[in-house]
Amino acid sequence: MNVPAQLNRLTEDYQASDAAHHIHAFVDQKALNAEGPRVMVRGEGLYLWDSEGKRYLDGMSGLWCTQLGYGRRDLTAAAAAQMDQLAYYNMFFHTTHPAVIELSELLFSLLPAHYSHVIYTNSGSEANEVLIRTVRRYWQVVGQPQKKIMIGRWNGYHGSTLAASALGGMKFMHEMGGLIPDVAHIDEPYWYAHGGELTPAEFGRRCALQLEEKILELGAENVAGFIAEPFQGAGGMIFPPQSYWPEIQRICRQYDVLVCADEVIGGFGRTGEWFAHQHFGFEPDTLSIAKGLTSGYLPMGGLVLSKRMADALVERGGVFAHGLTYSGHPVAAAVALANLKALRDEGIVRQVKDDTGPYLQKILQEVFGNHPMIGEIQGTGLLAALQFAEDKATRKRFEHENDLAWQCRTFGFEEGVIIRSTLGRMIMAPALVATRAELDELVEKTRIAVDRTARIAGKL
Ligand code: PXG
Repeated sequence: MNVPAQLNRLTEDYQASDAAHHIHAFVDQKALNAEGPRVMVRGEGLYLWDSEGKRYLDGMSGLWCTQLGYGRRDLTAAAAAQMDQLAYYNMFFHTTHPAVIELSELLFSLLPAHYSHVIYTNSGSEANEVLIRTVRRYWQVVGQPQKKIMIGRWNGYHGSTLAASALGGMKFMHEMGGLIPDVAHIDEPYWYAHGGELTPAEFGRRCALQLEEKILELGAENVAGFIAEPFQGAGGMIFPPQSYWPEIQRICRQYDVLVCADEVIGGFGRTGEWFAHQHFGFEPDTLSIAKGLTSGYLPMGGLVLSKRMADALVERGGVFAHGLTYSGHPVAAAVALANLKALRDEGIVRQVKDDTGPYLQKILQEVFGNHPMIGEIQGTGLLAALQFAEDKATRKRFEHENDLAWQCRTFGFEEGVIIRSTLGRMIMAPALVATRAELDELVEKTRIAVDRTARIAGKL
């Protein structure tokens, strides 16, 4: 069988061809070509191997997505069986198929009862593209067509396509031509960086009240929805203060603005709850999902709708003018079904909540609680961020925190662990099947990388 990773070509050979053909994500391509990317060839459990035979503990579950880890034969078997049975069909032409139906039955058995419908996509970005049109359509159907504006947050991330990047608040993405009309932004609830003299609770309320101010500025009659990640992922794994979400929920209800939770990272057990909004205790109208839905084995995302929205769209909406060739793709659906069954039947989400999640948080506190480089540890479940601080007492951050974090990530690779850096934060989000021993290894290798960084920064 011609499996590309088993061809054993030389690393330099792969790198030269890669440089000749690819524009990679979020890097200076010329610099990457000079350095040469690592070539990953195999994965098993939490571990990856590159073309030089070096092994890495993947502390980021790929890109926050491989909930079950690599090499799960039940998922590959589900894909193969579905390919043999019905490799492709669609949900156009008045048709449907068993794989997508069984997936949805299981998905809604895991979700709170007030959600009823889903529109499948291939990715999280697409889920948020669909979100904008669906939310606007909903307001048209219920007689308020002028409600069109979506409010997002600075430093939020909702994907890389045009509308998704506009909803997000990464200015450098907007500058690359990523803006659309009828989108506004409010500040992020990042207390460590922006809280000043306020307590976290005061700051959380202050950030939420910005939403009210923005709604009043734009006119509540024009605002369709507020989109946010329950906790920011790509922006730095930032938890809002506890006062934030209840206040946001109150404001959205008061002004009849839909709460759109982007669960692309938070969904499917990451926090120890099935969905992150359950951890933070609020009730969104829509959920954008992707990543952990299939454990990343195949691309699949979706937009989950509350029963209230779905009832309006189905009963009064007429033709819903939207459709993707691969919505509800049978093979992706079969893999998602096997993945959700495993997460449920092997008690993996429960294990994150009751055992491995608290264990990771405990050992992080033990190792980094008094570390001279670390000002704050945030996290829950199998999710954590370490905030670099130059002066812990005043929450002063390093001037070149981004460079330090990048360096720390490189040290991690050298030590055989993959952790993510964003501004001055080091992030980990290992596969949900991680054992205590694997979490020990993750934290120990991260400690070595952080210590090496602290030496450069003059903190050790
Ligand atoms: N919403 C959220 C909250 C995300 O984190 C998307 C939407 C877009 O999903 P797709 O499937 O279109 O990529 C994301 C994606 C990182 C990183 O390094 C995060 C994402 C993607 C790539 C890298 O943190 N999140």
